[in-house]
Amino acid sequence: MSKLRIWGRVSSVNVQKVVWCADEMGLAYERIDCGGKFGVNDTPQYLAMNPNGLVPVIEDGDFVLYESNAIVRYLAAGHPTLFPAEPRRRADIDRWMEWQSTGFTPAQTIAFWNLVRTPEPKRDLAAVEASRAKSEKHAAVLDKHLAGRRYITGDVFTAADIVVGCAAHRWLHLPLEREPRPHLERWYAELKARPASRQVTSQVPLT
Ligand SMILES: N[C@@H](CCC(=O)N[C@@H](CS)C(=O)NCC(=O)O)C(=O)O
Repeated sequence: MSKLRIWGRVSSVNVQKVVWCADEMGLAYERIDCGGKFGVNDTPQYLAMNPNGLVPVIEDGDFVLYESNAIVRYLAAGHPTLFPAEPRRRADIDRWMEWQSTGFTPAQTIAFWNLVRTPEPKRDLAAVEASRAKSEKHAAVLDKHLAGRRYITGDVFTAADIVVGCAAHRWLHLPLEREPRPHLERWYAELKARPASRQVTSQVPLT
């Protein structure tokens, strides 16, 4: 059986989710740098795998899949703790995965692009401030949620921690002033201590 292939640069928050999940699962895989400065994602071969030209994509034998959260669900499917089958436990994990992809990460995107990927004279600081304020609202929700919980859905580490953890890593390393979030920071420190998070949590400074 051919080895799992993960297409995408590890500086991408969406690729990070996939490599962290694969590492938690102990999967053997080959990761191919592409997207951003590496290019490749605009080639006909790549567009045949993902017509959106975005990373990540996985190839698992003859099965090709894009959309990072769908990939995490696919890789973790059937794992008794990361992504359990029981509908309510699974829905709770799903809810936080959606919260990351439709809320927390989009809120940060403008601040991230301006502060990390735009030369200083070209930065739009008003837009950064709006993005920061929106992200703080999400960080406050997460911090409050984690006040009474070790992990996002309770006592057990799940795919929700991987996905939201990638967004939290980015938020906590953006070069801007943040409100203190003791519960979020305690949770992030625990995630950072997991060997499987290394490829993500060692990405400092952000690029
Ligand atoms: N909803 C998609 C979004 C994928 C996406 O926006 N990927 C970005 C990187 S985070 C990308 O491919 N950008 C173009 C590039 O890297 O060249 C997912 O979750 O996989």
